[in-house]
Amino acid sequence: MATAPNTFIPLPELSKEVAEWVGSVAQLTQPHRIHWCDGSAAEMAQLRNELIAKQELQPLNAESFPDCYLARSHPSDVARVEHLTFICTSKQEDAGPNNIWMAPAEAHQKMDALFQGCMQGRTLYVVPYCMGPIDSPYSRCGVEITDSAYVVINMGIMTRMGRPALERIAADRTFIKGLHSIGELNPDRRFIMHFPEELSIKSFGSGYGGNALLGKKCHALRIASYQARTEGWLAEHMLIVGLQNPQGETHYVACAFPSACGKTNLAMLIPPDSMPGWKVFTVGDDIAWLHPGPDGRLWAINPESGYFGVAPGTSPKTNRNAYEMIRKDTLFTNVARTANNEPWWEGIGAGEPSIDWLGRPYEAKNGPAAHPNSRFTVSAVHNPAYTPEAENPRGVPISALVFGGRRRELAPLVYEARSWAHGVLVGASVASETTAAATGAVGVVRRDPMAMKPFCGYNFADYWQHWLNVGAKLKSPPKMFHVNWFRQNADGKFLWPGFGDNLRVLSWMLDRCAGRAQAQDTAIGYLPRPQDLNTTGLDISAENLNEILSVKSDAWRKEVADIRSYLGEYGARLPAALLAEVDSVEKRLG
Ligand code: GTP
Ligand code: SPV
Ligand code: MN
Repeated sequence: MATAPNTFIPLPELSKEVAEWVGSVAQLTQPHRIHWCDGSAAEMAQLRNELIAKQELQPLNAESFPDCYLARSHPSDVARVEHLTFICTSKQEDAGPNNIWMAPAEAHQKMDALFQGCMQGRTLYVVPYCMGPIDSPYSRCGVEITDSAYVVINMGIMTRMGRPALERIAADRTFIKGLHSIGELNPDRRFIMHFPEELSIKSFGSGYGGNALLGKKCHALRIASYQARTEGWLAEHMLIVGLQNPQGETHYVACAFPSACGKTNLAMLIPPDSMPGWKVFTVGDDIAWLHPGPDGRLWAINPESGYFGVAPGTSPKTNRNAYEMIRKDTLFTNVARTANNEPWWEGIGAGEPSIDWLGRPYEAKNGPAAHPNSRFTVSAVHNPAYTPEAENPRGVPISALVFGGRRRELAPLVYEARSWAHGVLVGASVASETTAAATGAVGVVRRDPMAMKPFCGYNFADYWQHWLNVGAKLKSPPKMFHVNWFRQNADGKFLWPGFGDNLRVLSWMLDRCAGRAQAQDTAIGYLPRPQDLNTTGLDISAENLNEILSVKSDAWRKEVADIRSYLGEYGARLPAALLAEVDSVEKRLG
């Protein structure tokens, strides 16, 4: 007989390290059985069928939404919980004012008490996964242990999950250990703990999104950002999009916007009719791992293989690509249903809700039919704008980095930073209205540097210094910009049409990168004048366009004072170069 390929080696025998860890977790959590996930389609189908039998998953209309399902999370478990998310470094200063800290020993003790016997009568799933293309030197693997089949199905879509990942772990001899249990879904016994120095995560008491799919925010941002600092790269809350102009040149742009502030939408935008010849390719919609390349440029991979996207607001008008992408093979969570058993949410633009996200007959007095943070999970390959570049092991070269926030006032539509260091200040100063992606008040403006406030696994002061260091290594650094699609008038109406029309702003940026476009020099950076933007076919009044392309000195002086006081919270660790940038903006404002 020829030597057996790896498919004949039972999964638990592939990696001694993983098997030992699984053994010790099983001893602690006492599951009824252990299932090693191979990531096959048959395995996914079986898990779905088990959830359907338990009525934890409902098949949707098989004709209009084939292989689509609806899951409902516990009503108290519908978003990330930032107040229950901890960074457990041995020194508190290393976590920084941006994180909630707990001493590692205390955190382990607290979590192990919760995990003690928590899987009795349940299945323990071993979920090996790879963040990034399996054959990329930039990819990193992890293993999530969970007692939630819903989590396994999501991880199967969002990551390269199963045997190939475990084979890579066996070769790498290293992996992130992520231990997860839904526990009793009791908000008083819910904690998301990160141990960056130990490369491990412990998450208890939530089954939702970033709290539970540990490959995503816990690994690919919090742990990875910590690793990236020691290794000279960046793990960022950024989409990656390729833009091909009518001349056939493609440039890639990475954009950091806070949660529910437009990354998925920008990553798959459809050019307006008045911009013929443009093509858009999605590389990623939420996370980018950025590496300085040997050519002095910055290269990006998307560590994920699917989208966990916001449903509300998704319609054929706002995002036709997404609307088409989620008509098959999609898992919906916390959306409403129509009488016809199709998914429904606010802003979908057609149909009517019959059953709300809680499973009750829909009544307007109960509030929105779909939860504002309801989501779809779908494989990236179903995106009409998918590009195989998302599988390129060396990633794609980045021409521009864009920061943005959701601000009804002040921040103009777009401005360009003067230099890398100024761009780091622009990123560090991002402020944005809070959204339903995290529990707590919505619509409150807060500082969300680089859209990483909830996701940076270490002290922001060190993080900004690291950003400055990475820039210093780049011979051809990307240009940096700030955007705001969300300016409103006094009646609360958006001044900028957004969505596909955002390409007008991206195209100005690329022209700036190529040295082809004009700008006005303002105190906060370079802004396009109205005539510098392609406004053919754009539905906006001259007055509104002027409004979103202007810089009001008085308001900005207040803003810069606020930025200075915010940065001051980081004390002596704050890079002097960042303060020097604040000084120079202040001086320009006069
Ligand atoms: P996370 O997955 O939470 O990280 O969010 P995201 O940044 O990918 O946000 P997403 O693209 O899902 O957008 C969130 C909400 O903002 C949706 O309801 C969108 O319809 C809306 N939105 C996105 N882009 C625009 C825009 O250009 N203008 C306006 N007015 N709304 C937008
Ligand atoms: C976000 O909140 O930024 C998300 C959703 O992308 S979650 O996976 O819950 O973090
Ligand atoms: Mn996100």
